[in-house]
Amino acid sequence: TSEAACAPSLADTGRDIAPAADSVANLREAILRRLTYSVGKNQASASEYDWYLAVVYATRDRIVEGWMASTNAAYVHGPKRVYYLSLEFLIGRLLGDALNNLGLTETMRAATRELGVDLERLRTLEPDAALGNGGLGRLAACFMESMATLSIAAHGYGIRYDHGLFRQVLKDGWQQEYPEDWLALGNPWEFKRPEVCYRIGFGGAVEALTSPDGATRYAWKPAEYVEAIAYDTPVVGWRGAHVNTLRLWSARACDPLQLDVFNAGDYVGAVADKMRAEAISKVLYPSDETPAGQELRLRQEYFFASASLQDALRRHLKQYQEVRSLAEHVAIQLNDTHPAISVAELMRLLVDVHGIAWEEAWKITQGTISYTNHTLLPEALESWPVPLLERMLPRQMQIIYLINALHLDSVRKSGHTDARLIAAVSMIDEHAGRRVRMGHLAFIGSHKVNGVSALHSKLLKQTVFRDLGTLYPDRIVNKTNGITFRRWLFEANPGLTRLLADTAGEGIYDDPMALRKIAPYASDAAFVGEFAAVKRQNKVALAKIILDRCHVKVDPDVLFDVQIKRVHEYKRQLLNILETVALYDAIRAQPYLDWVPRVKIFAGKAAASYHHAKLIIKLANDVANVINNDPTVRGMLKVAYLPNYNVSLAESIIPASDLSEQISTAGMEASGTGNMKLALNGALTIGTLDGANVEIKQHVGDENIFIFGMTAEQVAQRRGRGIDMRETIARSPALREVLDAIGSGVFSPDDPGRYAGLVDILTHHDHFLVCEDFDAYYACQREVAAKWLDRAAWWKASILNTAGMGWFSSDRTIAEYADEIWKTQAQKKE
Ligand code: GPW
Repeated sequence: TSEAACAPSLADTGRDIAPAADSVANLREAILRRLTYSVGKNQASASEYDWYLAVVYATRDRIVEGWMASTNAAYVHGPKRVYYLSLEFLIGRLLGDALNNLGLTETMRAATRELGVDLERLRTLEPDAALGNGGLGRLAACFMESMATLSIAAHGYGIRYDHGLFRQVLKDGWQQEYPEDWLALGNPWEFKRPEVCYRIGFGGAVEALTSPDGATRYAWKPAEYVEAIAYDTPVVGWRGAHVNTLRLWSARACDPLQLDVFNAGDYVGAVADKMRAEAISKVLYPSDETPAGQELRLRQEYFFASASLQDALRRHLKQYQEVRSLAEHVAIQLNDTHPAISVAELMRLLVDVHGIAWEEAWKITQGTISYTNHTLLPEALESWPVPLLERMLPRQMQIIYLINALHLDSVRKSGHTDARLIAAVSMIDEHAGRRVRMGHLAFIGSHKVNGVSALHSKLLKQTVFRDLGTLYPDRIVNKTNGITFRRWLFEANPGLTRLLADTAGEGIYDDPMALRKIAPYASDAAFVGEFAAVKRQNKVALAKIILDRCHVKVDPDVLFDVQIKRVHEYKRQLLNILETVALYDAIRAQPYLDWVPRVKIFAGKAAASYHHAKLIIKLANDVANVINNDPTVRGMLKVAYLPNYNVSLAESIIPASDLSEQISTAGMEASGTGNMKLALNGALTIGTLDGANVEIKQHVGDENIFIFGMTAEQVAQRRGRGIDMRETIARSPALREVLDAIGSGVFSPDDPGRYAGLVDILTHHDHFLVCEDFDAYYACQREVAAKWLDRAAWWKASILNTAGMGWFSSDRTIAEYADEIWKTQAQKKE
């Protein structure tokens, strides 16, 4: 198998991946060799893309030896392994990451220059790997990079979707979705491992067998099998010290076609089974925080959970020759409930396949698995109908019933007989048809359950897991999210990085807390001047992108006010749009006042089926059209909606931002991570006390963040009084004017009734409390404008944001998971 080559029996190869050893000439020759022997082109006939491939191969070659050494060392030194199971990995481009972490960016730039090609240009030819929707998938990608950086022996497991998140096109301001095709030109980063192949069963029946000793054993006889094939991508940590594997599964039919059916002339029917099997890894579900609910989604979840667990068990057996010690040597982290079926599948593998007794298997399962929750939204909590599970995964459903029965027994034994409590902690929801609550399954099957910010973890204990949390008081812990500074500072903002290193010292490259050292320079005129110059340069670059893609001309000296994230009612892009219209009204009423010029920059996708979110995108674009073309505002206000937000676009927007919009209804955003990226790059936050904003405030200082609006507690109280906003609106003349204008078609003269329904919802059923927070938000935006006018004060706050954000490195987050949940340490030197 693939890993035979990595087994400890083979000598630990010496390697030389030290950047210094790689001269420009070496790299240049390596690129040319790859161009000739791997791409099959000569210099004269090579296209830009051929050069890109040759550069990736030459870079990859410098990762592979370290990769094998890391893989070997994991067998030799036997640190506890981590398996991060995630249905999403929102990776983006890898070339910049790999070069940067290997310390080869400048050498490669020089080598390609000598070959007459521009490295920056080549980097843009790489398609984004968009195997995720948003924050949850991007977090998994940041975690992979941090686990490699901290030398944790980790594998990421997921699905190799043929098609990642859709491409967004704005046609007359309406979102349209087009299929994304990241693999069209191949993927030079991955290694296909056709020999790493597992059979995944579906359907069929369970047979009960009585063994000679009288015990009953169960054997699942699936009606259908699909094969899972591994594709490996190396993930190199900072300074190339350690390399982990991201293993993604692709579905393949066991039989390529039914020859008899084909020979009978039914050419389509002959490949029908193949199509059904391969549909599993065809496309990422574009739903974000709404469970897809489809049968194919459950097939994806089980397919990847089963393949990953079989693979992890095989590796463990190879290393330790028995499965009983699994929990000592393996930690499995479930990224939300999407892989929660793993709890039942691991029990099946231990009990039915490896013959472990139930009680021992349960200890092993709980000791191995832990689960991260990323949302409190009740509508986002996954549950599957019992009849569907019984049909698709009959043995796993039996196991779920047994886990639940034993769980409820133990609850009753400990003295709880209250029917309400029993119903609340049961894995089966009996309310809306019988459904399995996947969050409960994940909770009960785990030794630790974590939220992703301090506030979120606190609310988790009070709401979603109130009863389970009382029964198991030590289970819920907090692990505040983080971001990898390699991508989100060093790569995205090289100008700022250089300035920070020049000022605070090279220590910032390895210790994010060293950013604190720039705080004393927050009022130093020379430093402020350089800090401002970097920001301006980044804004000039973004202004060009806005001109190219939105045909909106923006002055790089105006305030860049950005809201970039998935479009969701709870994230309240609407609140931002309403404030924009109110500001527009105010400017038109007094056009000769000294307004602070600003551009409102939006970017983000809506789930294809989320009609209300798509209407919000249309509204932002309609408002942009009117404002951008109104000569009375004289460019003091502009609006730009950048299409097709993705990781690469984020890397361009974030370093150029002045103001970061983090304005979710308090209590609804589990953490946010864009908030961290923006603050790290010196944007000031305007936000609610929600998710990680609360902790950002603590780290950057109360004076350097703009907080407004209701707290989570006040939100709960306000909703308790009903969500009809007529009185609230009556009290706010500005809000009234805005809603009247939007509702009556001022921004949609071609279809004046377009937003009547939207305004009606805001007026009568404002679940997200846009109206209730409007006045506070508007006033807070005027404070932002006042601060902007005091340039020294603004830059001081901006610098103190960068200085205070070190704690939000995902290295810190991963170190906490390693210490407190996984109980693992850095792997010894390879
Ligand atoms: F609903 N998040 C996300 F919890 O991006 F599963 N997609 C999702 O489907 C879910 C959560 C889910 C986000 C949270 O909204 C965000 O607050 C958080 O920062 C991020 O996950 C990473 O924890």
